[in-house]
Amino acid sequence: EQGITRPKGHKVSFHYNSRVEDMHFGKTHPMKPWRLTLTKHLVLGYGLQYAMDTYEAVAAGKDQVRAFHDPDYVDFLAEVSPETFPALCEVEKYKKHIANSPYQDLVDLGPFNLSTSPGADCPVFDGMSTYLFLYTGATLAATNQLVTGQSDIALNWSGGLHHAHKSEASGFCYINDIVLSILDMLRVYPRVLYIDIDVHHGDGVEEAFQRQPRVMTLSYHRYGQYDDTGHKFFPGSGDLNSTGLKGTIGEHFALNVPIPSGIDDRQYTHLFQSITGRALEAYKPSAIVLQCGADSLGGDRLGQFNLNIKAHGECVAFVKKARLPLLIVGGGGYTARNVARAWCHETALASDNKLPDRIPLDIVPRPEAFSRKSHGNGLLFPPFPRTHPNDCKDVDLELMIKKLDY
Ligand code: ZLM
Ligand code: CA
Ligand code: ZN
Repeated sequence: EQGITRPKGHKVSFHYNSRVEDMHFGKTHPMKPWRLTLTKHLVLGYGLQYAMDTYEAVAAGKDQVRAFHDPDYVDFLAEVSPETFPALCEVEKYKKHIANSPYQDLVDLGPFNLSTSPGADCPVFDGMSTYLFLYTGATLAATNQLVTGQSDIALNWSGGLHHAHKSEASGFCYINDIVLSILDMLRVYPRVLYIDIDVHHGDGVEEAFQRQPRVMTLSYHRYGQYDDTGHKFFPGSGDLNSTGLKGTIGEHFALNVPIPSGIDDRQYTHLFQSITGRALEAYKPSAIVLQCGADSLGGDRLGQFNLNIKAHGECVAFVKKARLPLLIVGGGGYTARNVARAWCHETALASDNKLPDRIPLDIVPRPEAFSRKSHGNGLLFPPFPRTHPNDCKDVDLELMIKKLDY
């Protein structure tokens, strides 16, 4: 903790409850609570708690979650567990919510796109309700710190679940904490800019505000065919031409940056700074929400980009320079040791600290997670670049930047 200082001129708050680590999506499901445990170990190991106000999150209330989600869906989420699921499926008011999902032949789905089959994206698992209402509570507490002027930057690494819809779970996301946060912000701020660097399209947030000019959504994501099977990279939406719901006042207030696999630091940084810089200048937001999904890092189990932690962090540093109230949330990230490195590094950036690259292995409870010979034991140790089926070679970045500048 030597050398860790509180930032001059701004206040940072950190919102977390270790009970989110009790959840388990399933043995081989890619979403792991372990990445949050490791992140906490690094943040505390480096002593970053001395640079911020840390708050233990409390669960969100059902009424708070109803500000966006369907009341039946909220009731279901509050009561569901592997034990109660079969009986709940038979309850009349839930039966009308069987989703018309294109995947229902792959896994057998109950209401709200939920399932107890092990292969499901959104399984029903033990401790699920606790987990959902806690990550949401942390995001809402972080938001409250901002709107009341008590923090300038508020962080919740357990939040950022950008795919959840009004009455449907999707892509590992059940409650859309980001939408709930932005709804709270709109009581205070005239315009909110949402930026999403998760490797997946932030479709749930975009959809929620597609008719709304007071929220601009900007997602950078892998887009297109991802292998020879003809499947598209999840969720398949977010091409350059989707810019908000046509014929409504929300048209032109959604921006999408579809990217092929393999994009590197230099290309991504150029895209990110050009487009985000222009969006800030043109939209003049009053506050910003930044979703920092770490599955855009190289070496991610699901992602297909080749970003290093440094470039991922530069996005945070760039957005912070706008000096606007800033909510930072997590999101995806499936190679736990790299997720923890990135989010710890970004916690340091938010609080104006420069961390020594040597991870304090004598202090973190699980040093072996960070001391693999093959991966090095530095904080910013670059993941090895990988090649992917449709790698980003000569995409015309300049053309993309120009097309988005309308
Ligand atoms: N099948 N197990 C990102 C959300 C990505 C849809 C393909 C499931 C997986 C994946 C689940 C244990 C965020 C799709 C998947 C049958 C249709 C996705 C369970 C492996 C496993 O081993 C697995 C048996 C599972 C799911 C891989 N799912 C990889 N990619 C995506 C959702 C969420 O990062 O953006 C924010 C947190 N789903 O591609 C299928 C098409 C359902
Ligand atoms: Ca994204
Ligand atoms: Zn993702």
